[in-house]
Amino acid sequence: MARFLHLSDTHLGYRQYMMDLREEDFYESFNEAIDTGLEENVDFFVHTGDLFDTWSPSNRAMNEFKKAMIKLYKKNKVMYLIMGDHDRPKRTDEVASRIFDFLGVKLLGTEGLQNTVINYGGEDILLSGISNMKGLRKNGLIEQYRKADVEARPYKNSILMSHQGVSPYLIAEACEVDSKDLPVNYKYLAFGHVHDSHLVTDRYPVFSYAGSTDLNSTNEVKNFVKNGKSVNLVEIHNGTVEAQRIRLKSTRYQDTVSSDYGNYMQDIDKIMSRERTNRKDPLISVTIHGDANREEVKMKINALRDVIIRGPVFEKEVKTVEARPNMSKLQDYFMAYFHDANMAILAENIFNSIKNEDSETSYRLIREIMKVE
Ligand SMILES: [Mn+2]
Repeated sequence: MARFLHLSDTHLGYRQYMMDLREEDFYESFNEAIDTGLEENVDFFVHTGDLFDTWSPSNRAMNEFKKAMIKLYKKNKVMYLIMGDHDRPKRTDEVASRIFDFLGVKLLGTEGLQNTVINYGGEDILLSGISNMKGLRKNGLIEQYRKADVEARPYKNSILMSHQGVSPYLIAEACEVDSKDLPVNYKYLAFGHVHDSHLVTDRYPVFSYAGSTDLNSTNEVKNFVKNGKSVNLVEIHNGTVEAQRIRLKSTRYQDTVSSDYGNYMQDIDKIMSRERTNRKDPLISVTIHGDANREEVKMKINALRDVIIRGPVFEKEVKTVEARPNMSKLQDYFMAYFHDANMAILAENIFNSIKNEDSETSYRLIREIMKVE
């Protein structure tokens, strides 16, 4: 029998809302995940990508990772890893996590499917890894999955690690594959990319998005409030898999308030009185609809203690912009600003490439418009 911890999307170094304390939060929830695995005395760790928030992480983020990997190294535990979309270097550069190979960090599948047979507790396990495939690489993905499926057939115990958007766990436009395209011969499909956790145990193979260890955006609030953040403890033995979620306690409580002027304080109070898994001040993003005495709202919110309030956003402002005709697309806003279709298209392209951290494309677009080589 072998046991391992599946974690994902730890985004070390992410400094949400430009707050130092949010950067600390990400280190803490990551460390709790690592300590959970050590306390459970798992045989090995599986991380399914977006280890760091960017492919070129800060020294601090790398040092936090190093400290955790030293703990694993001392206990003789290996971490198997694939790259997420945030980890893949945009230029010809080394992958940040590979610097820590001397501590037993094993990066798999950077150029496509990679297989390795590991042995724990007397059981052979086929471990296949394929790092995130997007852009041009995306076209080869289903073919790689088919190849993987053939490889897995003769093995009793097998795990596939992959970092992709799978429909229906994300909206179809954001997915590279449909769940029917996933390999069927593996025993456990360890996935990363979707930050809400999903664990499907009533079908074969067992499928899971371990989910992120902390919230990267308010989109994750709904699932977080219901289920919390978690890692998976997985047991694989003689061709059967048992997986369970272990909830993390250190993740800072986050919630959203979307109320009118008459109710927002009550709604904030309600959230603050809720039971939490740690003593960190909760972080609440506040939106207030309709007419409001803004000065009074800001005063009341500033007077609150033991809570971090983000906002308030006064929804009325946003509505008046949205209500304008033909302002439904980002492009319309650029057009309204530049009054020039070419500039608007360029601005949107640059915006999108920067958003995807693809600065190479941004520079290329700017060079083209400026007509410089
Ligand atoms: Mn991620």
